[in-house]
Amino acid sequence: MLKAGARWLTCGAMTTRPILIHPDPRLRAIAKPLPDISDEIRRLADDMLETMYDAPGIGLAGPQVGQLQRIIVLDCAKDPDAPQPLVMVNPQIVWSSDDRSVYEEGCLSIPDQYAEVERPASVKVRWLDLNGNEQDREMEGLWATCVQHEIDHLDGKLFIDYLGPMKRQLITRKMEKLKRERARGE
Ligand code: K1U
Ligand code: ZN
Repeated sequence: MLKAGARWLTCGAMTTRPILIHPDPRLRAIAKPLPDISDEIRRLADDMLETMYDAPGIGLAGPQVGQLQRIIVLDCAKDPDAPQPLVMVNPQIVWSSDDRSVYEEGCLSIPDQYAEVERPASVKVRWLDLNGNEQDREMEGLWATCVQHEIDHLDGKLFIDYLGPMKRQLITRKMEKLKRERARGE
């Protein structure tokens, strides 16, 4: 991916990929670490960014597009004129703050459902970029919330797992109904 002014250009054709909807066993699997960065992974990253911006969303994890690999994308800038896309391969939280923050989270795999989730307010994340270089960054605010949400996806965890069993079951039933309706083309 290349930056030209405020726009991001890609070298190949980017395509959106279908986003899996909960409940789906692939959203509950532990994603595998990537041993190296290949052109195929760069293409997947481009497609994931395209899928995230198109949804629209501020993050996306490999398992949400059926790829059980440890790759996430995020852009919490929420500014189409100044995008700040981040691609993280094999991301790891290497430090979390003791202070916590509450954010009303959503999930592209659980459409139109939102709930407050409490997480560490700041985290330090280590990952590989698409050139295979190790990166470290301390994140706070929405970036910290989003990166934790996306890394949870790599471990088969969804934001509804932080809720009580009644709320979680209610949301799961709504998603089962949504999937039945979509399958019927409604
Ligand atoms: O991982 C995902 O399912 C994406 C999810 C990320 C996320 C949102 C909120 C808190 C933590 C993590 C989303 O992007 S849901 C959609 C969303 O938040 C949004 C959509 C359009 C504009 C701004 C935000
Ligand atoms: Zn999600």
